This record gives sequence, structure tokens and C-alpha cells, in this order.
Amino acid sequence: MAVSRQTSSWIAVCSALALAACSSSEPPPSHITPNTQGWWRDKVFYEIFVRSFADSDGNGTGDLRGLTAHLDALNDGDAGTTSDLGVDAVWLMPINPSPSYHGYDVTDYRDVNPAYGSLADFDAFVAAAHSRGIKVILDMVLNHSSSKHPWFLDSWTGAAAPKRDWYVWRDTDPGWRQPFGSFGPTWYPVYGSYYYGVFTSSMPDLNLTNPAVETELVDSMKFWLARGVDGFRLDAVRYYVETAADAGQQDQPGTHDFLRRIRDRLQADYPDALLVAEAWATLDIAATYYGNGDEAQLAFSFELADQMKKAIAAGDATDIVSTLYRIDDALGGKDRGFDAPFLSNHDQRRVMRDLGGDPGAARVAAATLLALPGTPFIYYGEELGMQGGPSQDDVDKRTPYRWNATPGHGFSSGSPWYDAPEAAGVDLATQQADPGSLWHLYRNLVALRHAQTPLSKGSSSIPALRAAPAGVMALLRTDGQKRVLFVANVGTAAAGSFGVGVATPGTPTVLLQEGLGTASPTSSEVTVSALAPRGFAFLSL
Ligand SMILES: [Ca+2]
Ligand SMILES: [Ca+2]
Repeated sequence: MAVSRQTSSWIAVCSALALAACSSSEPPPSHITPNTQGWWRDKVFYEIFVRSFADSDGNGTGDLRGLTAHLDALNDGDAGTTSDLGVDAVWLMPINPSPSYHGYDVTDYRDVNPAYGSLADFDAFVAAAHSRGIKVILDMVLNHSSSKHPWFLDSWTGAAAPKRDWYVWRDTDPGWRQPFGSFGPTWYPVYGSYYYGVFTSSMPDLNLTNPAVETELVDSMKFWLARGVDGFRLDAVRYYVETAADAGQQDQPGTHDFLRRIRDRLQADYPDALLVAEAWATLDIAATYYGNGDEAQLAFSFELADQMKKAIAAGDATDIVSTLYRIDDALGGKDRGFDAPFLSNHDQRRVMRDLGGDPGAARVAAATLLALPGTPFIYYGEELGMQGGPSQDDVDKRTPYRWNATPGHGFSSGSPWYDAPEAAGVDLATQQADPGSLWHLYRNLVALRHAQTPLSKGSSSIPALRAAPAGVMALLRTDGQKRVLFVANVGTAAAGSFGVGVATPGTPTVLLQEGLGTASPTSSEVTVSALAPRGFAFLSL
């Protein structure tokens, strides 16, 4: 319902405004690199909270030098070694100066948080990452700044302030509430006027319809691109432009216009710059941020992440399959690779906690994630089965990485800035020494995805199943003549013999499996003799 309202309001606005404001039906400018051709198509991303990854100087706070010193654990640049996870792109949560621990309220878009290091440390990090074949994208928080940003400190002094219209002010309180379920206030009084902050009073929304603000932010992004950054994760895109209460506070035509303009302006100078949209919404809404192939190149698949976790916890694959069908519909005629699938991120309980600490569930979840089309993202520590802390507080989702079983976890020689207990064995050193660990499974899955182009960038389809229980799903990935069939049993009961409706001339080659009986071809299907609870298999056809 929300989607059809959005569509009709878009049409109404388009017919009411000048044609120039409704350019979405026009092809992108020629310097826009098509979404289908980007460097990210065969990458596996890894999301990092710098504060919690590795502390180089023992003050308990993770930093850029610590991150740089530990890059070999992510990817040592040598495809022949098996001591690294093998991810080949990283997303750093905000590294800009900020008064808060998480960094999502920025006070300077062109500098590094001193707690994390210096611009020189950042340059060294980018060089070290690139030398290992690791791409780097930064979190870019364009919707709002910190209330401590010099722009806002100027803006709030009065109506005549030079930066007054860099933020969103009204003379009276419009009374809008937050549009995302919490229904808190969004307008805050200062000297008899009101400013808009969709998240909190300490995060005033920037006025992204002001060309001066847009130019400043584009130039700030180019500042990082010039330092070698490969793109950006765009925070909270749904809230960029606001026009009215409720529905007018999210997914507005002006937001799509803004995205198109910044993609255009960035790619005019940096054709390979990647924009990943955080549009936390149903998949139909997230798909609108594809635009005409001229907005974001990737968008996180929030709905798929929710359905995967629920389905695996319940042992019934039906909702994963139906969600994949709905994504195919939503992206029909566009680019199925627009999806950025993931299991959890810094705003969500860790997937291992959502799955009740069930190691089998975590393993089949990992296998499913890395079988999906699009560009997958792994949240740091997910590959160890970290659960984070028990509360719903965000800090419990962002606890220090476990490098080893020592008291400071190998994270810090001092006292970590925050901590929460984890089960024994949830650390990298222990899991590297155990070939059966979750870390080794992730490493094998990443390596398989890189070795098999059908998995990394092939098309996908959902084969019919015969006599399969509800826990079973299958996905066929195809790149030219090469095909990889993924089958999984997310259920807690063993699956007996079932058929997967894919014709193949010869006996499938098992690439990676857990709990598979045999897979043998007939004239019309691949017959699987048995698949254990939480079992899965990747078969080359
Ligand atoms: Ca430190
Ligand atoms: Ca906004």
C-alpha cells in the first residue's frame, strides 16, 4: 500500500512540475558508468566499525593504524594462502570527527576523527588496502550533520546567519513526528524558530535542496575520492529531502533528484565511484533507489535479511524463496545485481544472536548469503559467530572484534572501550586453528564465490522442487555455459530424496557441501538423495 501511494504521488508531482524536474525517464548521461559494469560485481564486502576492530596504541579505542596492521587477516593479497578471510572490499562506518562514539553525527566532512588517527594514517590505510586488492568505501552521512558542526553553530544564531538555509527552519512548529515507527518529535525550538532533525535534536537535517549544501557535500566526497576511496555507503537516503508530514518525510521525488545529481557530479570526475544506498524499507521501496540506473548502484536488501533470519530460525525456507521472487519482480527489467544482501549490520542484533546461538543455523545462513545474486556484505565478527551484548542498545551490536582468547581479545593491550562476553571459541585465533570452524566456512564460501563466476556475477533463477520438505530451497546461478546449483535445507529435520528441476547432461561436481547424500542427474532433474538438517551444497552442473 505504501508503495502505490508513493508511485501515485510521484506521478502527481511529475505532472505538476516542469519537465526538467522529472528526468527519471531519460537515459543517464553518457559519463555515468552503467550499474552492470562496476568493479563491485564480483566483490565480497566486509563492514568495519573502526572503533571496535583493532587498537594500535593500547588506549582501548580501535583506530586506523590498528586496522591497517590487521588487513592481512581480511585479505593478504595472495590468492594462494588460506590464512585470510578473502574479502576484497571494506565499508568503514563513519571515520569523520564526531562528538559521539558511533560517528553518525559529523562535525567535519573532510577530516578523520582524531581518536581514529590522522589523514596520513588514512592515506596509509587506503594504500595498504589497495595493495592487497581491497576496495574501500566510506560511510557518508549526508542527511544530517552534528549539532556541533560549525555550519549548524552558525545556522542557529538567527535568521540572518550566513549558513541559516543550510538547515531546515520554520517560524512555527509544524509538529511532524518521526516517520519510522518511533513517532518522536522532529522539530526543535531555538530562539523562537524550529529546526528539523528526523533522528534526534543532535542531528539537524541538512537542507539538501540548497545548491550550496549540495556542492559542499559533493566536493567533500570528491575530497575522499581524490585520496583513493572507491565509493560511499550512503546513510539514511530515504530521509534526504522532506516536504510534508508523514509520507512527505521519506522517499520524496526531491531525494531521488538529489541522488541522480550527486551520482552525475561524482561520476563526471570518478566514473568508478560506487554509491550503496541504505534505504531501510521494504524491497519495493529500496528498488526505487535504482532510479533509471542513475541513482545508487547497490542497495542493501533489508527485507531479504529479515526473511532469511526468520526463515532459518523457523526452519522453513518458503519466505526466502518468495522474497527472492518478489525482488526479481521489483527489479524486473533493471539489474538483479542491484541487491546488496547481508545478514545483519551495526543497527541490528547480530545474526548469531537472532539464530539463538545455533551453529548449524549460522552455517546455512552463511552459505545462503554467499549463494545469492548481488554483492554480499559481511558484518565484522559475523564470521566468528560473535553475538554481541544481550541488550537492544546499539553498543551491544558493535562490540570489539575477537582476535584471540586473551583478556583484551587481541583487540587492545589496554581496556577495550566497551565489551560484552562471548562464548568460548569465538575468536579468530581459535577458529583459524580449527578447520571445522565458522570462520573457515566463511573463508571457503568467499573463495568459492570468487572462483565461480556464476556465483559472483551470474544470473539467478529458482528451480522447481519435487517432494522436498518446506525447509529446502534451491537457487541456480548461471554465467554463460557455467552453472552452479545451490541447495539448502534450513530445516531442523533431515530431508530425504527430493528433486530439483534442472536438466543437466552429467553428474554434478560437488564444489562445497555439508550434509549432502548424493546428487545425481536424470533427464529432467537433479535428484538429491538426502540433505541433513541445516545442510547445503554447491554443485557445478
Ligand atoms: Ca587506539
Ligand atoms: Ca532530510
